[in-house]
Amino acid sequence: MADTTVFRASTTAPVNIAVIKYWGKRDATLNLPTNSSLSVTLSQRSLRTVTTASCSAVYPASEGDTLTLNGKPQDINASKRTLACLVSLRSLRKEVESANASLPKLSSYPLRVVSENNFPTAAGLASSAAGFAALVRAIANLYQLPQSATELSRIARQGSGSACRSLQGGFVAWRSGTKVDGSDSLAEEVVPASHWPEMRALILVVSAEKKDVPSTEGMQTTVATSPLFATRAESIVPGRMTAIEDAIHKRDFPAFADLTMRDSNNFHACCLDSEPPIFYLNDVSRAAIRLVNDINRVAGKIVAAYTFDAGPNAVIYYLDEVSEVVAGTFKAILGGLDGWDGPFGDRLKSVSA
Ligand code: 2P0
Repeated sequence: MADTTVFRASTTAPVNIAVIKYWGKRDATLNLPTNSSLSVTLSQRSLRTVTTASCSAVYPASEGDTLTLNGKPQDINASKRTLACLVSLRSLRKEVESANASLPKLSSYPLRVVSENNFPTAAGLASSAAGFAALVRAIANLYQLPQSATELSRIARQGSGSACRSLQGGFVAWRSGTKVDGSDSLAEEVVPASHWPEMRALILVVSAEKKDVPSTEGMQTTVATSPLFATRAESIVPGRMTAIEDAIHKRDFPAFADLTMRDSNNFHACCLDSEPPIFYLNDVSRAAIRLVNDINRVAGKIVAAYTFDAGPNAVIYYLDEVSEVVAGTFKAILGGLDGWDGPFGDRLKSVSA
């Protein structure tokens, strides 16, 4: 009799917010970056993707693999990146099946993947990072693959570069690697979150709209047209990677914060230096930058750091001991800005990093 079992695995993956930014590809098909990057994985309690992967011999082969994102069916065949992840995961499952002939041949069954984000998709809140990390982790669990998070990061990277950093918690470095096949372009944990449990992130949802210029397109424009970009990738980022890892190991917040803000500024300067120029920050973003500078000036030392990805939303890093000053000031000041509509709680989330 045919096996009617439905095999299923669920997982969640968190968002990560880079402090040394990934921007630029040396290989667009394999998603190989021009420079290394480093991020902080946010707590699973805040922003996350929840994904369930299932497969069964009773799923009609004519339907093929399916993906549903936030309740909407996606055209999986239109996404080369998703297909690349599925091909890699299936081939690892085949290795497991050939080593143990008694295992069910899950690699031959159609897959169903259902994914939900609890935050706006494609609004510069790293939705693709959590999304592809959760997809890879859910299918790896379903297939009972023995690979480590670092080994799986090679697969998640093909879905979305930044996704390779969301398979691990804490402070994660994505080493750009030098090989043309991308085999050494992997994410690895620098330290777990428990190394610096006082780290906090305040997320300022300036806009939940989709971003103007998608990351992949923006990066290609920057690489092709920005003279500043070559200096960033070759001369600026390598030193910053070493310095920020050192700051993290020493739990030196002022050094960590200074590097974080400089790198956000340098990344957005490269965007502005592109032709046509790319604008991700808006007036509210700039108000947030001024506010962080004011908070630090009044404190007499660096107690808060801003960073912005490919969108206007701000992420502010700070330590728990200054929560009242940082989160309190943001609530008091930015809550009163013109155009800042909607309930305040929807716009400002304070989360554990
Ligand atoms: C980062 N960003 O390091 C940087 C900072 C945006 C600005 O990674 O083309 O969605 O899928 O590899 O990963 C956004 O880029 O781009 C990103 P693809 P991805 O987090």
